[in-house]
Amino acid sequence: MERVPSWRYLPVALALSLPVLACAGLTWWHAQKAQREEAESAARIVRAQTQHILAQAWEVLDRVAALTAVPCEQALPDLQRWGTLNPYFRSLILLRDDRIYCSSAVGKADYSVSEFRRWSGSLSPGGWLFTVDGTPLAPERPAILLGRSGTDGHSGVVVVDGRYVQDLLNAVATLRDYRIELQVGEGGAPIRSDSQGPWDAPSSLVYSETTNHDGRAPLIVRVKAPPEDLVQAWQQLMLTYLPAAALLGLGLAVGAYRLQANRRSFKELLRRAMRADEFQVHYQPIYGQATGQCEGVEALMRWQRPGVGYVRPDIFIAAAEEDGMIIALTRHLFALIERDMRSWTTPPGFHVGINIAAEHLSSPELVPDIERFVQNVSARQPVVVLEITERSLITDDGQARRNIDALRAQGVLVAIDDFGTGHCSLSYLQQFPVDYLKIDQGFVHAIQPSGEDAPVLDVIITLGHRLGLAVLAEGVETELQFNYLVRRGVALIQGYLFARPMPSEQFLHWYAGHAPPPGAKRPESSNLGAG
Ligand code: G
Ligand code: G
Ligand code: MN
Repeated sequence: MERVPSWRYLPVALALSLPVLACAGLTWWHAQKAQREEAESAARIVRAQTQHILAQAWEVLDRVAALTAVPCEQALPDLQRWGTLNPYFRSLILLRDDRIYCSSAVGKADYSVSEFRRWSGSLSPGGWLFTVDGTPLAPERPAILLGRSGTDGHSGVVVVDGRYVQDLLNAVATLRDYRIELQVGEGGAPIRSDSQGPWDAPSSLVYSETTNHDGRAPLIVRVKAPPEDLVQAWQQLMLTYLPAAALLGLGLAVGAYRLQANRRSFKELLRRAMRADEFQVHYQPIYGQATGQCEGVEALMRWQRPGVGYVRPDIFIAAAEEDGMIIALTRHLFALIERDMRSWTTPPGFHVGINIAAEHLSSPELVPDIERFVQNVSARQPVVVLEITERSLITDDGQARRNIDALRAQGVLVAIDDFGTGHCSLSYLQQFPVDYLKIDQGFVHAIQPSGEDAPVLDVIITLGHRLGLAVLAEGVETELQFNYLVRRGVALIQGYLFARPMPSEQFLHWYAGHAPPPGAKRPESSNLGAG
């Protein structure tokens, strides 16, 4: 049995957990976004309403500042009217330097601005704005103070009652258990919603914005929320989406497991088939134009599954390549050929072509594998031909090239199989030392009975010759094709016309009839047919 590596369940575990993790991440992100957006709209309400109140205050302030030109008695009726008519104003006052001399609330007065807590010393004469915790009239209630210079050393001040702003903050805060802070002007104390619980209870800043009110003073709104709010919102979302994500994960995991199990079972199937000797090698003779004889064979794997039938080689070869079994299968092929060749009578130098997959070609195991094979069939001294595809040259990272060099140095030949169908650029051909081109049967089948030229075929043949390579044509089925190729100097011919692939015993029989006794004449092309 196969030892089970611990990482084998990794894809299954990943398939199971990825959707759940993705769901957790996405819902967390979504909860944060929703929380920020809600806080933003709360802040927008606060900002809009505050600006609305301040706009009225600025407007009245202009008129109040103008009243600094007249004595308090004369200014008072206007101050009182404006102060009473506007619900947001606590009082309208006039001051000289830092002493208040007139107030809509108490009439003529004389007290210092220092009674306003947090009164700042340096105020810009053009207009100023700040928040205070309380005023002399209402020391416990915050207020917003707006001021402007009037005539010589006098200024007008509008005291906006913080109560309205605070009520607004409180109302908005109930939306989500928020704590909201509003700060207008520089340096003043912020006005805060008086939420249940102290302000220093753990709460995290969710949203904060600073806008420039009328270009005169910054207006800062901060929205805080208890940290568990986000967690709760996230849990809500998770409750909604987690079942679907878990289901998806489960589906993916089952899929991944099945895929793995299939692969494992295919590998196991191949191993069992090798052990049960279900594979066979068929040998397709290759006709040599120079000698007029069979000069070699291509070994082709066949799989006859008991009770199932014949499995097409292109299918099981491709599956074996995909599942990392091709090297094992090719080694099995070597063993089968070694067994078959023990009863052969082929002369030294007889070519034995073997298809080598890309993975094997670029594996460091290729050289020892081939050396062992050559050793094991040394009684017949064949020339081993590795048939490789163009793809295996393209994907080479250097190892294939080293393998080819090492094996060619030992007399092994290399053929490019199915030449013309891959995507091999001509530069590869120059770069890689090979011995043969095997022209794909598609080009051979392009030979028309009408006698027209097959231009692509002609170019490939010429190319092979110019590169000094032997050229072999595959899939030759008719005399017409045969003659066309011979006329163009194609040295080696493989195809049903000469012989079909056949099992070893049948090949031996066939070969006995086709290998002419020493010194015999070269047969005419019409004697080619296998029967
Ligand atoms: O004649 P046949 O149908 O067997 O060939 C189908 C395909 O399978 C051909 O492309 C041939 O190169 C490939 N093939 C046949 N036997 C082997 C083998 O032993 N190894 C590899 N890699 N390919 C093979
Ligand atoms: O390894 P390669 O791709 O060259 O495999 C050769 C394939 O061509 C094998 O599947 C073999 O059975 C097949 N074949 C060999 N001779 C002929 C032929 O004359 N005609 C056709 N159609 N197929 C052939
Ligand atoms: Mn081949």
